[in-house]
Amino acid sequence: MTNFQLGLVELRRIAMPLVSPFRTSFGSQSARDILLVRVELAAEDGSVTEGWGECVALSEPSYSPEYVEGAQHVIEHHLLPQLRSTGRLDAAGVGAALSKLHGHPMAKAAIEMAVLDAQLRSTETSFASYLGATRTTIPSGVSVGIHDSVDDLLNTVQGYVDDGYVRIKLKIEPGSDIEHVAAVRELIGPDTPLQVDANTAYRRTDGQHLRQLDPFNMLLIEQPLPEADIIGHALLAAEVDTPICLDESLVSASGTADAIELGACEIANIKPGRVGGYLEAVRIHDLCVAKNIPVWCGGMLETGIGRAANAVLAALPGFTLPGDISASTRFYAQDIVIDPITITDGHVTVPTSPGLGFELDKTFLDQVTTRTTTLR
Ligand code: OSB
Ligand code: MG
Repeated sequence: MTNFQLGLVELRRIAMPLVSPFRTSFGSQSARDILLVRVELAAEDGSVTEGWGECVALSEPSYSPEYVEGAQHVIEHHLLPQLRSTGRLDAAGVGAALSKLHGHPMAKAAIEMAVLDAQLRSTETSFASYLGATRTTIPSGVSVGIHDSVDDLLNTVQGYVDDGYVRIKLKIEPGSDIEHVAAVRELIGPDTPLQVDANTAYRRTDGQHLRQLDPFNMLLIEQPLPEADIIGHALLAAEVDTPICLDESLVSASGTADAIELGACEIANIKPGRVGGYLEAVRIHDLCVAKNIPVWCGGMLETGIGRAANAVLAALPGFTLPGDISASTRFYAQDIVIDPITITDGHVTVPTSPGLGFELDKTFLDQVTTRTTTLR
């Protein structure tokens, strides 16, 4: 279906305050500076449909090498010119068209996402039917930032339990780990699904330290070691009973296959932005299903655009663990969509409208827009 012509592209930056600061081992965020990509696609009959993508790059290269200003630059000066030079296209062709340019998966993903949204809207197809989603609701997990005080942490966690979240993920770092997990496990009881995310804060020599998490019946330890240390994760997986899950380390399907082969990845966190887009995310899902590796969908503090698309992805059958797909209100007082993600009985309804599954609140979007760049 390579029958669309890419027309105007708009790069929008929006400023979105967070309802409370979100602290991880790599830093604290109190607002997001987000890059949105709007594309206009012309079908063969000449009709033009717009589509939107959300770039998950943060303001600084602290989670991954990409950052929002760099993503905007590479899209404007390298990725879009390359894509335009390839002629007619569809979403499935975007990745291949951009593959000769190295890296920048989050920037590439945002473009593919916008093209996909436009293509689906143009053909009145839902993302759920395009992907073959098998569920109508998905369980919702919440990611809880690092708190200085254990009492404050317990208050926050209790609030999320009251909201109905079915799985708690605690951000950890050396000094805010074993004691925090023990207190939360005590609070939520032995059976509520609980996991931790270190965002690369530990080293290979921390195996004996992390073994202290084993008694707490944790689902997984996410990304304990630096992203390039695949062998270290394999060594840790042999030393610690709690399953090791990779996030930052997984940037492609082939790299994920290698990590699994080496015993470094017992569970996979799939984030479409980190791996270059939703279509590569599906390839990783398929690979993990074939290898019997449980997967779940991660989050990057997305607005209603990315949150809707993530909810659809997480409705594929291999997503057997709850993802970081919380209600929009977990992070934002007001969303840029008119149909923000909510949770009911701990679950999110998988969107089924044409396109990725959201409708923009254009008035609010304009209010939070800080910069618009139009590229022809
Ligand atoms: O490591 O999963 C992560 C947010 C920003 C960057 C990295 C991560 C996170 C989260 C939040 O944990 C997930 C969410 O969007 O709910
Ligand atoms: Mg993570």
